Amino acid sequence: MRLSRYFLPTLKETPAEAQIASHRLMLRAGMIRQGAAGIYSWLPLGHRVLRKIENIVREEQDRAGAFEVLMPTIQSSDLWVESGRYDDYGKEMLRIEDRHGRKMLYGPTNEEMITDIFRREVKSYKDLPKNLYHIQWKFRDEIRPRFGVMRGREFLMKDAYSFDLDTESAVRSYNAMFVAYLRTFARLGVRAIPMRADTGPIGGDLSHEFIVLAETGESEVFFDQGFNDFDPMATQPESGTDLQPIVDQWTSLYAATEEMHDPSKAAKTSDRLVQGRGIEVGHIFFFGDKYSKPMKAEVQNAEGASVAVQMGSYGIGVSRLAGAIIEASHDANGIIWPESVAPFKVGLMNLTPKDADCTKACDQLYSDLCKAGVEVLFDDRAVGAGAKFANMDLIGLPWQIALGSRGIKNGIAELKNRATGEKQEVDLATIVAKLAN
Ligand code: 5CA
Repeated sequence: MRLSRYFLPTLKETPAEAQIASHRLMLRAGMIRQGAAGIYSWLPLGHRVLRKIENIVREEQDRAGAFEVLMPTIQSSDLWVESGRYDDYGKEMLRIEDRHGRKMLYGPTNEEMITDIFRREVKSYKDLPKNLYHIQWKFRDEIRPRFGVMRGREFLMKDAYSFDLDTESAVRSYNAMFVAYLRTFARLGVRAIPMRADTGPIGGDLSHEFIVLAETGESEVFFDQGFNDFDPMATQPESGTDLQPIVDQWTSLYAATEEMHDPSKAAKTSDRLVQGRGIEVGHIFFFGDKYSKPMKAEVQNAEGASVAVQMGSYGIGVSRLAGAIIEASHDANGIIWPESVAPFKVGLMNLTPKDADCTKACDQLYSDLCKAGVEVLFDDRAVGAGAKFANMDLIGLPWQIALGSRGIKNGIAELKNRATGEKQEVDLATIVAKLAN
């Protein structure tokens, strides 16, 4: 992409309304713009990041055996009356009336709707287990929307719903999601710690939150230092493997975490205690028949008896993750994208656009990188080198190539790693091969 043609409205000044780094940087890097409180448009750079996050989430859900669907954002209130949650949900639910006076709502979550879909189609235990997920916009009329996309009112969520015949099988489904989450967050370049959690309005008795560590996180957390030694990407079980040992391995540490919520207990184990702040990027629940019972989502078991199915739901804050990743990965100059979610892998800068030779060499390099399948943002604008360097640091692409008149004469470019700041001179003849793969 040529920056001269792109839509990248960056800001030099820090916007007054932004209190935390990710919000500030997302506005400054031209990723998002606010429409109304807690409601954002995603501009091209932000949209690319959002889609990359979404795709990694999707790949790991598919890998775990869940099937993608897409349910609407607007729901009828009827199902919520049936489950008993219509009144309970309170002011966080945006209630709408259509032209016929029917009560509708902008979905804050989809347990009711998926339970309705399931009960109409599935009648036998032979069709279980099933896990259906979608990636869709949700609306919650948060009392205090803040921190940009981190606590929005409209936000993008991945929500999955599992259906099983009995508790034992439901726990297997829960474990499959637990492991999928470890892999997902690792691929996104963040360390997310699973913590035993309250179930809140979703209900149920088994639940974990996944917390990304960041100084600006909304919650204070205490965790076992053992978490720092685990590699979630080592978790690549063959299909059919028993996942319980993997989950146990993590939850044995997590048990210590829960205890440490109580600082007096935490003090006793202080040699293993790490204190931090965190952002909740995922939340998984097992809630049995909380919805299947009132909504009569039943299947016939092997003995021919009708039984309510055992359900779980599994959320990931896809749009929140864009902010959370930045909170966990930035410096004074801007964002530092992990390669897996970077909007472009490489930023190419023409430092001397007035020099025809340099411009020719940059155009050639840009074209070669594109041909090699490298995602590159080419700053071909007629602005000073200083502004280009500052802009590249702000938007945080993993690699920066700077090419100017002096380098051209010697056939070399300067390659900078955004994360380490390390610079090296690279032969123009080998730079494409170095960045492709
Ligand atoms: N139905 C269940 C799981 S499918 C559910 O709704 N869970 S949740 O309420 O915990 O939300 C799932 C995830 O969405 C959270 O972990 C969080 O990452 C994200 N999320 C929740 N509220 C917001 C919000 N106001 N802004 C941005 N992300 C949010």
